[in-house]
Amino acid sequence: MSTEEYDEFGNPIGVTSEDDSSINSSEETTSSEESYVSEHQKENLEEDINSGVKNLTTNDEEEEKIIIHSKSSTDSSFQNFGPDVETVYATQDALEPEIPIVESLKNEKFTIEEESLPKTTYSKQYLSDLLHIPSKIRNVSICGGLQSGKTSFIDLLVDETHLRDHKNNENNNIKYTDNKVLEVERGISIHSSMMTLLLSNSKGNSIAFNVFDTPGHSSFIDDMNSSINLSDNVILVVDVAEDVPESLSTVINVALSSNCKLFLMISKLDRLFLELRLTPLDAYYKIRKIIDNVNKYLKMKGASDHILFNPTRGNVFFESAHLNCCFTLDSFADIYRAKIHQDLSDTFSKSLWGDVYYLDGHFTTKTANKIKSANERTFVKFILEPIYKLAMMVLTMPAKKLEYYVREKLGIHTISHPQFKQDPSDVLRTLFKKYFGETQCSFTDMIQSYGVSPIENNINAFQYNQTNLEFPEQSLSSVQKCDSSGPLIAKVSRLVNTSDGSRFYAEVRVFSGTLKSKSSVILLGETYSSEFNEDMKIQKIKKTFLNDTRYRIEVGEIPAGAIGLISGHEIDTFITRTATIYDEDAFKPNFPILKPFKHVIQPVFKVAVQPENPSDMGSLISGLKMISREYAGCEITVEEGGDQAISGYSELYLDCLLHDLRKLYSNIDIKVSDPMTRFAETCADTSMVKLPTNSVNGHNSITIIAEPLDEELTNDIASGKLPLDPKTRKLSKILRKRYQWDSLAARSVWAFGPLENHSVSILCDDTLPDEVDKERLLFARDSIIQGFRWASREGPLCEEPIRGVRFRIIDVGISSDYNEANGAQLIQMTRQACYCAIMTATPQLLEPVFKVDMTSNGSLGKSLSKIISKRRGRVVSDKPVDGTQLFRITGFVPVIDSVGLETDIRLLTQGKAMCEMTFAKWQTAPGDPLDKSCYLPILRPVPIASLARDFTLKTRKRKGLDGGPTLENYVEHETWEKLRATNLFV
Ligand SMILES: Nc1nc2c(ncn2[C@@H]2O[C@H](COP(=O)(O)OP(=O)(O)O)[C@@H](O)[C@H]2O)c(=O)[nH]1
Ligand SMILES: [Mg+2]
Repeated sequence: MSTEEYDEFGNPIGVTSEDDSSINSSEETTSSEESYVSEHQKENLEEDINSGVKNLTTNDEEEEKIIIHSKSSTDSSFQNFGPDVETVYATQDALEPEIPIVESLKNEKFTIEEESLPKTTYSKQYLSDLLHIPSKIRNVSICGGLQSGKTSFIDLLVDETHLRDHKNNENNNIKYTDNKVLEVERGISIHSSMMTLLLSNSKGNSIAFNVFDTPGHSSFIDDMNSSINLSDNVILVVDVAEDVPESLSTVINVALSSNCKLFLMISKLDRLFLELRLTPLDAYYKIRKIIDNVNKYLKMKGASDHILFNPTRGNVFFESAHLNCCFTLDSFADIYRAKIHQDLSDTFSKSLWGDVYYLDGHFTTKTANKIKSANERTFVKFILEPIYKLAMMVLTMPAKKLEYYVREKLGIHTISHPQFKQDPSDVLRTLFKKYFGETQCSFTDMIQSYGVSPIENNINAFQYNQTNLEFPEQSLSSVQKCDSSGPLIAKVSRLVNTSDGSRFYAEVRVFSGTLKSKSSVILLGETYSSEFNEDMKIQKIKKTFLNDTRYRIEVGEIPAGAIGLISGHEIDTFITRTATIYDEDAFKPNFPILKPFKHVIQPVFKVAVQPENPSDMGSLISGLKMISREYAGCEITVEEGGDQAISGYSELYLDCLLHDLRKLYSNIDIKVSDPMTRFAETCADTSMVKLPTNSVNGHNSITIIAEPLDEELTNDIASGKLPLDPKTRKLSKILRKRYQWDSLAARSVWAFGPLENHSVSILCDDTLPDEVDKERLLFARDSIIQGFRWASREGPLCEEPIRGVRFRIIDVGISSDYNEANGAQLIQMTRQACYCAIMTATPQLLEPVFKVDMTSNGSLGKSLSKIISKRRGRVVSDKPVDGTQLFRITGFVPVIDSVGLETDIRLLTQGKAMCEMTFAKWQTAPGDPLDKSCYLPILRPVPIASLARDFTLKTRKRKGLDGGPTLENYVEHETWEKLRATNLFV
């Protein structure tokens, strides 16, 4: 070792002062860095810098030390700084000046994770073993409005089952299932999260729960839908102090169609007396009103009577996360049994709700004076009054008296003396917990008794995920029995990020058989069919896990009825949204896929993105691929001008998506356009003229006319209520019976288009056999349908989808020479004919409209109307919420004018109002999109009468389309001249 390489204190001397510029110096030295520097080194810090030695803290959490040496240093320096210190040798000209020699580590974690498996009150091995008994599994989705208390409820369960050191673990009690950094920052759930927990009932028996915490904001409803897809039970959550939110109706829609068992959780019970200060009787009326309102929604959606909520049926439970308690009528009856009367009959709990009174020591439904006896109602007397009494005691009694009362009267001896001296809110929590017992017990009792296990519901959950195609008999019987030794069928409903965002796990429910790690399976993508069998992959499952949001438990296999995560080499690159899994050995090419992803609401909000630096296009595209997996509901398309357009549900949705795109997936500067919306095109009349369209080679011709489709039928097609297979008799029957089509018209349907989720145009063959050669027409059928679908995907106004139009083929001439009547000629010809049809039928532009649902502290009356009407919207109702000082306001506003409305409302109400906007309907944009004479001022707001034209031209410009839309583009010159002479077309 050469002594010249070290200073007199033993510090390595690196470069001479001329070499200083090659060193990345940092201004700050953190305390943790100091621990690596000896006292002597501290004194000589300046010298060290000059000599080329520098410590860099690269990441707050990791505090990794990096020391850069000059070339003259030797490996021996390694010994001085220990094994944790990386030594980098660099010369002055090693890299470009702007590239740091040592790249700082990025904060790449975007989910909060446990560092190691947390200790639980149960054995994880036992939990994994229990999953092999389907009758001991409950798959539950917790759904409801925004901020209704879903995540806080799961926190109660996590708290009871996870042994965590509250002082040392900063992640305690901070909404365990909101683990994304963005969720923590914004305080709302953005993605569904799952917890696999072992919960115990009041008798000490264990049940394995897969509980999904779903997002409440309607923009993230896709995640809720994907969780319900895998569940057997759905819990709807309603905040007791608020009304039933509008968004709950969408949740109810999905939950009802899913064949799941429904429960109602009335949350935040403490708000009744701590905030609203209602009397016990009024509190009862408030609760009853909520149950009635939810039942009203259920009935509106066609639910049968046995599904309706009623606490006596065991499908309603009450909760307060702040009071740390949860109870049902049964669990409350058990408290009475344990504390007062052991011999209470089984029917006691059933008499605790409804018009049942406790008069003269008897339960009765008859009372001479209902008003006078109101306070004798059993729910008020036996449930609400004791709860009020407990709360009032804590809030009003001195600690000493309270302690005496709790010990002597309530017989609770497990609260220590110092605990009575805590803050009243803590005393309330402690006392309620002791009085009501563990949340998991009453919750498990209820779900175990009234909910369904995979043994009972596996086939229903499977059928909800099934398409029209038939499954092999053997597989179906194995699904029915939830048999883990049967042939493997599993569904991937969602992809879940790894904590650094670089890969995804696939979330699966196994319907039959067992999904084993290290086994080889067949993955079928969303477009797989026995005819188009490209979309499949043989994949080795690398690992299988149980998912607990902030940690995963690796298990060897996931048996039938259970839900878990799988990882594999290419699983996340192959799967884009959903997938179907089969055994490799048993797979046959005609096996069908399970239902692919479907939007619950339409993504109508849109932005276009571009990299700031064109050379970053590659990074942007790979970032977009990742984002489309994380945000399954977004649609990414390439616009004519080369921009990448991202469609989503709302401002908030795109804001979260762009945050993740910028910060996590692409790490480049991105230019984002002003928010835009999707439009649709339609017609107001029947085509005024019949214009035959010739193919380019002149050997074929077709005449199509367009007419508006019934609004109800359009909506029903869009919401998937109709079977879209024209070959089945079912469709023509429905068209005749429900929409009064004549039988000829009902049988003439050829196709629906565009084929995407909201396919809402129809192509019908209205030609007569004695006028056209039907044989040639049938020969051309596929090409004509393709031309129609192309046209309906990109309409003539501004290449937006066509909605609510029936295209009728009324004449056709197809050449008998195959070469003259080839696909290219026919497709192009039909597309042009559809455009002619719609351009002669008073074309109109449709714009999307949001429903605004808002709760505020007091009526906002005129001021809100003013804000909304400025944006072409209107308020339709402004009503007080019963039993509260809140007002519920609903209205409509066009999506394009909704940008910034939430901020305006927050400013107006000083942040007190919450507002949610959901896509509601399409409406005609005011004005005529073909009117060349309308006034379009530059850089000033466009008058309302010119909006349709303005939207059309701007959309065309963005897509790189020349000029305005005109019929001239689709007809021959002579025909156009003749039409123009009529003055009907300009
Ligand atoms: N008063 C009261 N507030 C609660 C209770 N549970 C949750 N909250 C509050 O309600 C808000 C929303 O809760 P959260 O669980 O995130 O709702 P989520 O959107 O349904 O998941 C938070 O500010 C909670 O502190 C409760 O039992 N009582
Ligand atoms: Mg939440």
